[in-house]
Amino acid sequence: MKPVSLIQFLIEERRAGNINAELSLLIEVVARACKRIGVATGKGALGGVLGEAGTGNIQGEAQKKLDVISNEILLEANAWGGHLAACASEEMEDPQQIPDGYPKGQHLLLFDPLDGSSNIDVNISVGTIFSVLRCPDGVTEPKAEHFLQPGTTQLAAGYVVYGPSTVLVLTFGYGTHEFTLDREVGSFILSRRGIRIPEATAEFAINMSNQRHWQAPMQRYVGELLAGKEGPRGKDFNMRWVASMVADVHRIVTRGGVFYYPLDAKIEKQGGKLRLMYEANPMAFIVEQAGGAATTGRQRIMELQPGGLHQRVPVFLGSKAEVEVATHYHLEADGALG
Ligand code: P6P
Repeated sequence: MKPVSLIQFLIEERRAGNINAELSLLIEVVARACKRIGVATGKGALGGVLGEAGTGNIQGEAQKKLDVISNEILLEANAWGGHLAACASEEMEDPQQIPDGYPKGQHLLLFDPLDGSSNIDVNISVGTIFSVLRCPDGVTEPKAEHFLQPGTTQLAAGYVVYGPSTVLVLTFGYGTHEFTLDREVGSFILSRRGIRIPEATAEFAINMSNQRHWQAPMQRYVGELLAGKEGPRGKDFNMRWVASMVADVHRIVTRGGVFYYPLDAKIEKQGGKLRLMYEANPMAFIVEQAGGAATTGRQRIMELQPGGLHQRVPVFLGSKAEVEVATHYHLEADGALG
C-alpha cells in the first residue's frame, strides 16, 4: 500500500472537515521542529548538548542543555509561522507572545519540550509533548489565564518519542494515529491509523520507590497487582518504569498497560508530580481517543478546570478497565460511591 505522509494525512483531515488550514499548518511546524530536536538529541556526547545548562526552570528543576535547546527550537519555529497567538512551556514561567510584526493566529500552543530529560545523559528515550488550544476571541496578547481551559477543549495533542525510531503520535479528536520518521527522506510516515489500547492489561508502570508514601487505596491496589495469581486479581502482573513519561505512555499506546503517578506524602502539597496543561491533558486526550482512560484517581483528567499554567496533578492512565479498578478503589476509600 502507498505510504501516507503526515502532510497527506493532514490534507485528508482538512478534507474531512476535522481540522482547518491554520491548525494543519501549525502541526506541520511543530513536527518539523521536533525533527530538529530529534537531530539535537541524537548527537549525544558528540554534539556538546549533554549535561546541565547551569540554569533552573519555573519548576525549580535544573535544566539540561537539551531542555533549553529544545525549548528554543520550538519557540523559533513557531514565532513566524503565523498560526499562533502565544506559546506556553514547562521551561518558561509565563507564556511567550508572538513578537510584534510577526503574523498571529488563533491557536495557543503548550509544550514540554523535552520530557524525561534526566534520561538524556544515560541515552534513554525522551520526548516532546504538545497540546493545542483555541485563543479566546478578541484576545490579542494572551496571558496565562487564557490558557487555563479544560483538556476537553484541546483541538490537538501529540508527542514525539526520540527512541530507536522517532515516532509522532497525534490526535485531533478523531482517533489516535502514529507516524514514524523516515530519516532518509525526512518525512513522518503514517505507521498506525486508529490506534486502540487493549481494555485489559497485565502490565503496570509506577515508581515503586514511593510506595511507603502512597495513600491507602494505592497501597491496596498495587499490593493486589504484586500478589499476582494467588491474590484477589487472580493473575500475575509485569512492571515497567522508564521514568520518561513519553516512553512509558508510548509503550501503553503500542501494547496496552497502565501508568500511575499518584499523590504521595512527598508531593501531596504540590498536587502531584506531572503537569496538567502540557503533560497530563495531552496524554489524556491521546489515550482516550485510543479507547483508554485517564483520571486523577478520582476524576477524569480532561474535565479538570485548570487553576494555574504549571499546575500538577496525579495521573492514572492507560487500559480502561485497569484504570477504572484503581480509580474505583480511590473513590470507595473517599466514600464517594454512595
Ligand atoms: P520519577 C520526568 O522527569 C517526568 O516528568 C516524567 O517524564 C516521568 O514519568 C516522571 O517525571 C518520573 O518521575 O519520580 O520516577 O523520577
